[in-house]
Amino acid sequence: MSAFSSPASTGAAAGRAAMPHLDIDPFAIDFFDDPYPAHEKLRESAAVVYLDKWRVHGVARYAEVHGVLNDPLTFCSSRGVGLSDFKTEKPWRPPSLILEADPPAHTRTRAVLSKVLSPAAMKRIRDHFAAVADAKIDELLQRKSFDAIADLAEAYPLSVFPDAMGLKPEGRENLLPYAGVVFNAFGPPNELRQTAIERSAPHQAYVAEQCQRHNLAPGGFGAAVHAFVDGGEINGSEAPLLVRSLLSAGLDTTVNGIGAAIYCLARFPDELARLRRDPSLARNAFEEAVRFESPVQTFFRTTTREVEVSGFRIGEGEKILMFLGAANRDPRRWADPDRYDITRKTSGHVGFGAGIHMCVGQLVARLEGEVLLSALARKVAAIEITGCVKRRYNNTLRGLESLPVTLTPA
Ligand code: 4IA
Repeated sequence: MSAFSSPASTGAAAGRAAMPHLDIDPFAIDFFDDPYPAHEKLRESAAVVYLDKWRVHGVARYAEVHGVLNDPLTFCSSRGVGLSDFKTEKPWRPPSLILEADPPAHTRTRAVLSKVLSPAAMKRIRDHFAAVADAKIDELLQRKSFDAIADLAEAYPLSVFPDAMGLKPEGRENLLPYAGVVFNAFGPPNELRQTAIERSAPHQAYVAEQCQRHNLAPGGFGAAVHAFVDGGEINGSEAPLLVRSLLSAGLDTTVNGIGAAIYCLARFPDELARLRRDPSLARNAFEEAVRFESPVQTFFRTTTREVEVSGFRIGEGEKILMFLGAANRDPRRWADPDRYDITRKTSGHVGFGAGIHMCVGQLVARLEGEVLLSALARKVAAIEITGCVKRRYNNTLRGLESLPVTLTPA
């Protein structure tokens, strides 16, 4: 059931307010440098705003973001979840069979990936992921000073996820660049998107080849996807594209989620102290970092009909930009939203999305975050930022390029 009604009558008669037009560009470098004042403007202007720069509607309050995510019939994904409308523009790559699909097509592919990344699958990889996390923190304590992005937030997922997928060792240097293209491509045709796509051919070729059944080791997530062809749930041409989804969404997201958590614990030492006193808070400390930084900042939907959202009329075939990061700090929903609080009740945050498309890999992300923060909680007394913090710019992902730190052992 939709929380949003069909418009019964025209504007003034229905008592609808004029939608505010804002000249904010949420895909500009100055926005990425400090999105919070703009997020507040977006939230406080109205429940729905219009962004003239890219000619899209925007929702930045929790209630409307949550509402749009939970009405996939009205706000579809099959016309793309970036700015580009697949009905009128050719997608830069063949559409994802899960992200860029609606029911009933989405239901079948989602069921497959949901089983591949199930609680039972996590049970099989947990001890290994935890042992690698412990060893990584031990190694970094020996080094003392290092870059928490390259040497931890990237290095840890790279040391567990590609193996868990069943990828061969050669060519893995393409994985993060490929994901960078995927997330830049959701944005508008700005320089970030155009440059990324221009340089994407070798990364696309690598990924396409690794998605083939013969390149995926037995026991891994990739082979597990292909095994569903044998049961008839999906066909032989769908399997490689579903493996591609895991390679698109499974690495850069956890890199930025873990990066967010380390950056939080480095900036808020009282929260690191609380985590050290009770390492069982590791899983929630990671979840709160996902709320607080929202590594995936934005996503679009496209309207399938004329619809009224909180008193604002939106026509059919319009793009709606959802500000997940702004919703995750909406004071209407969160007490003290700008505080990183590892004991906060984080449930309901939209950092993993919500509804039928909510992150199918969330258990892998939480596993990586939990075991890494647990190792940190047990082994590290302090994280000091010892150099220039550099931001990484991407149309969709929020995270750092560089975070020089020095660790003190427990
Ligand atoms: C896919 C939203 C993001 C995490 C994502 C990116 C790509 C895909 C899915 C999700 O290629 O299916």
